[in-house]
Amino acid sequence: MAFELPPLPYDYSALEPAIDTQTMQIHHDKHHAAYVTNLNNALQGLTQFNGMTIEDILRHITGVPENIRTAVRNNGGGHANHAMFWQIMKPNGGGEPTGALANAISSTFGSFDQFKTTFNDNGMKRFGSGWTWLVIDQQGKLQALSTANQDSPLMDGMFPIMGNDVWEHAYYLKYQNRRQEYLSAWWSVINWEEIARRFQQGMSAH
Ligand code: MN3
Repeated sequence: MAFELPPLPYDYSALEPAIDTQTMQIHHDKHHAAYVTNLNNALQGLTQFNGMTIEDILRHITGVPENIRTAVRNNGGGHANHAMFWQIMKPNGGGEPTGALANAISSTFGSFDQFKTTFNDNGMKRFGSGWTWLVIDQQGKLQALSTANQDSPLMDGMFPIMGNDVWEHAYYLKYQNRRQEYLSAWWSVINWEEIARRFQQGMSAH
């Protein structure tokens, strides 16, 4: 049993111009693939993880043997984060959420625009590499936060609804040092149907 790299659900060029083709190729085929390979190497021979999803392993990260815990945290986090990332984007995406998710965002952040500002600010303030997130926290409330490296909100008992990758590998070829421009452009490829599905999933599991 081994984890597998999920295929990109659209063409490499599908998210142009927000995310360029070459970035998508390297990001999916090299970076995400490396997380999967390194995760499988770390877990090799450890039958207690057979049949567990990567999400379950991350939720119980403190139960992972200490000698491989950092490798699982980094590469398992990298695998889970990217598997979500490809799904919450789509060509001709963008716009605004609707229904229960839209209501929860407005009541938590004041408005959709204020949520966007907070989400992007968290991405800007994340020094070095990491992710900016919208999560369901331990109390079942929406919260915006960022994490370092490939750390997943799942490790803190939270459920990630959506997240943007602010590692330089996600944007540097097109945007170089202009992370803010990348963060702003990213909203044009958002798949709100998938994010609403994750919101329902997270709320019902709470
Ligand atoms: Mn990445």
